[in-house]
Amino acid sequence: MDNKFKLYTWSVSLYSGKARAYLIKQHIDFDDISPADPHYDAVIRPALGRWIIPVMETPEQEIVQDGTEIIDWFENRQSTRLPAYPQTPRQLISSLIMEFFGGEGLLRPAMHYRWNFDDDNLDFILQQFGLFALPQVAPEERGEMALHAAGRMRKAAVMFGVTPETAPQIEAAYEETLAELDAHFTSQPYLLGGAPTIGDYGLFAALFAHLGRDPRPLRMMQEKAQMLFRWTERMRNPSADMVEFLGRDESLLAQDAIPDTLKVLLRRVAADYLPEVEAMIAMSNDWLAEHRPAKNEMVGGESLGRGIGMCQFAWRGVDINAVVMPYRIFMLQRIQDAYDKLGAADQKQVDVLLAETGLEAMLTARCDRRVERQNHREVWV
Ligand SMILES: N[C@@H](CCC(=O)N[C@@H](CS)C(=O)NCC(=O)O)C(=O)O
Repeated sequence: MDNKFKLYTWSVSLYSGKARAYLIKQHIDFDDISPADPHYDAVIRPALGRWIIPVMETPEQEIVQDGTEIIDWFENRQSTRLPAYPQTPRQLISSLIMEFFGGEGLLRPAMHYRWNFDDDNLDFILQQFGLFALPQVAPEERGEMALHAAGRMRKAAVMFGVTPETAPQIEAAYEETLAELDAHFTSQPYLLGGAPTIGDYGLFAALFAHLGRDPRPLRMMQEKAQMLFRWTERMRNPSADMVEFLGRDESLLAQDAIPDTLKVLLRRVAADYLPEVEAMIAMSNDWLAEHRPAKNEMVGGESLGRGIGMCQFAWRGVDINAVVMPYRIFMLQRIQDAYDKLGAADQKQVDVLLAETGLEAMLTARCDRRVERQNHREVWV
């Protein structure tokens, strides 16, 4: 029997990077496999009911879909070398917030810098999409498929609120964020010290496949944020890779410390992502009051759609229209559930941190119904 875990991924896929970095850091024996492998169509896709990556298949043939669920599959078995979830309250909540921001809040710059710089990026992207999707087809015949996929993703970028009107602010915000991330990784190897946690894996989603790998944003990162660039290398290395941090060991900062540079990043989440989170929850609650989905009804139903509509919010002087995806409610709940499980004294510590960083609404913006994952899909419960 093959004892390896199989990870169905592409290097160009944002959420694949999150799961892959985790497996690398935990020293899990795994192989990356293209979803073009016949096994994906024969076994994986029918089990999921749709085409999506990343997907992990365990040596016992259990199928796990979703970057977070892949991580939790190991975490729930307590079989990990470096636990992804910090044990102390402020570090746990901060890390979960950064996970949410990295996978969802940074999607606008990720999509913008991938799809709106054709002179720099397009040849590379089309070649890479074709290569990973159709490795069995001759390179010169892959172009059409790659163009089709590119067309779909360009439309998706607009759904996330990337338009000619919003682009200047997306760029300004990302440049500020790059500088803040760079400052953090100049003083710390990972978000919370000497080991990666869930926030590092979440951030790595947007900051690798798109922003740390496509030609235009990669060059930007190499020119403007070298220590952030180093972190993207570190996150792909099975070693701790902290050569520039002499004497550091693989442990988190003591006493539930939150470095000032991380507080700056939390304020960034408050300024740049919280307005969307609040608009998304308000829209979802209105939608729920109107549509009243049955208990355990699949989000998107048979159409397999991931969004339930659009929300509007003001952001840095522009109006943004963005798709509302209940998956994000699921991710927000993770933060709120972790907070709800804390004792009163620990909650107080977190309250102080969130007040200091302007993030109180991350706990108070609550959806009237929970979103859970069942059979690889989001459902309303
Ligand atoms: N929340 C999911 C999102 C996965 C996801 O959106 N994957 C993209 C590639 S990065 C995909 O498979 N998209 C398929 C499609 O849009 O049809 C996860 O973390 O696994």
